[in-house]
Amino acid sequence: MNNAPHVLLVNPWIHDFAAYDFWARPYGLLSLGAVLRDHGVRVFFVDCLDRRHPAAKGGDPRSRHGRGPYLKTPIAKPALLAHIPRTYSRYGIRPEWLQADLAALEPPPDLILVTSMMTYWYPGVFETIAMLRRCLPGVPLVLGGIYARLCADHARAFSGADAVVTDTGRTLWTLVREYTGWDVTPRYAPDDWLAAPPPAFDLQRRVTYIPLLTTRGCPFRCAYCASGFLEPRMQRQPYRKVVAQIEQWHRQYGVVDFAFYDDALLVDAAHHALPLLEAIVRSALSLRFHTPNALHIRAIDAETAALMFRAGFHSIRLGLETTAFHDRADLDAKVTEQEFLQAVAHLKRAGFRPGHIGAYLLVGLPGQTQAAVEQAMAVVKAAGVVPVPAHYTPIPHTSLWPAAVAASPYDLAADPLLTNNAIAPCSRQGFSWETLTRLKRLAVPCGQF
Ligand code: B12
Repeated sequence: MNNAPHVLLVNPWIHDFAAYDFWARPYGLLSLGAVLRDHGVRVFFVDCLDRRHPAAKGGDPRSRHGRGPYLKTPIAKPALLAHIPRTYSRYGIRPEWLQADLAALEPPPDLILVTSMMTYWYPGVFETIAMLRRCLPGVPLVLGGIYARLCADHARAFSGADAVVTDTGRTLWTLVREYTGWDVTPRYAPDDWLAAPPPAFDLQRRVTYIPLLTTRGCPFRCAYCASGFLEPRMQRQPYRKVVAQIEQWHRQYGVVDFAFYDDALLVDAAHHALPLLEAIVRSALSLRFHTPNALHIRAIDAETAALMFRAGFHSIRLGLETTAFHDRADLDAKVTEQEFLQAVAHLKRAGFRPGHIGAYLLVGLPGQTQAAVEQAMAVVKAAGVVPVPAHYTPIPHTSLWPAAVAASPYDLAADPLLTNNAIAPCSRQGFSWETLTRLKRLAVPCGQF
């Protein structure tokens, strides 16, 4: 074991017109970190999105229950986005801080694993990789994560990584063997999520909130969502294990804010969410739970809503997506108007205040009119809930992708940059300040609740 390699995990910068930390942590990368560490590998973590970097001074005064703004530095726009009249920025720590952090790594790593998230954030990934190459020349570097999986050919052609991995970590030990020569007899498969330890969030400088993933996959196949491609099968963590993890993060690190990353937390609630919530209530801990990835509306009945309230759910987001209830069959199969209103009524009766409930509304779908969006916002507001616009990003490998490509004035397939939702990629008029301002006025910005 003592010749075990040193592996560096890197959460890269984001380049975008806007980005905000809505409880966003590199869950997958830190899961692989936990597996490596569990087998004796020494693991370092460098987080380009660290909001509490010591060089930043002054801490993180704008933190709101864990979420908050990243440090941002305006940078030149990529040529393809030059016509968008908005400031483009690098979100995350200053390059010189990253340089200093990499120089301080002792001993230097034998292998670097870089993760990736949004497809159109790839310039931030590439800039991070270029910096890693300069500071740690000769160290093999592997890229994985969501962009790598959704745009594998693009990543292979342009990222500068030695290898681009498109699986969920299954080939981790092969990579370690190939690049470091170190062999191990694994006790479980690296992507055996049920056997592996929880993600190594303790590698962060400070643990201020914890993302929870209690189920993987989603039984629905919504046309705009890549979940079915990324996680084709449904799996669940035993609820007792989830509660034990929550208790441990709370006791050891004082964490009170937990954000659910599940795509389908409430599906088949009787066998998962309800016992989980009951166990959280029994633990009698004073915690706050957030659902930034949205909940399925149909699953919220009186019992579930009451348990959510008693367990400490704090900011609720509902996956409404559209109120064109009659012609949504080709989009998703999630909800009717009646079900939406009923779910909201259950939540309010359980004790949630309207300002704590938000409904995501997809904006910028192919063929969607401005009037449909405004009508959706009106329905949501009339129900006493905060409309939260979720600007549509076309995603390869989803069933809506061909329609998005056809509707867009851009050549979406040519470059993932063009799928950035900030440029309204499927609107014939393209980006418009006027539209954006009108929508902002109609909705309460996400940051306010
Ligand atoms: C949780 C989540 C979020 C969280 C943040 C998560 C984060 N880590 O930052 C929140 C709720 C904040 C969020 C927000 C958004 N999200 Co989101 N999100 C997800 C979700 C549901 C899960 C991601 C996740 O953590 N998975 C769990 C871990 C285990 O998986 P993983 O990170 O992929 O890692 C595994 C592998 O990839 C691999 N791996 C990872 N890194 C590496 C590295 C190496 C070297 C190797 C070998 C392997 C490897 O191994 C890991 C273990 O299995 C996905 C859908 C999905 N099912 O994946 C959408 C998804 C990524 N989000 C999406 C979208 C659109 C958004 C929003 C833009 C929504 C909106 N319109 O507002 C926002 C924008 C975020 C922002 N900050 O501005 C899209 C991506 C679109 C795109 N173009 O890329 C997805 C795919 C959902 C969809 N609609 O299809 N999101």
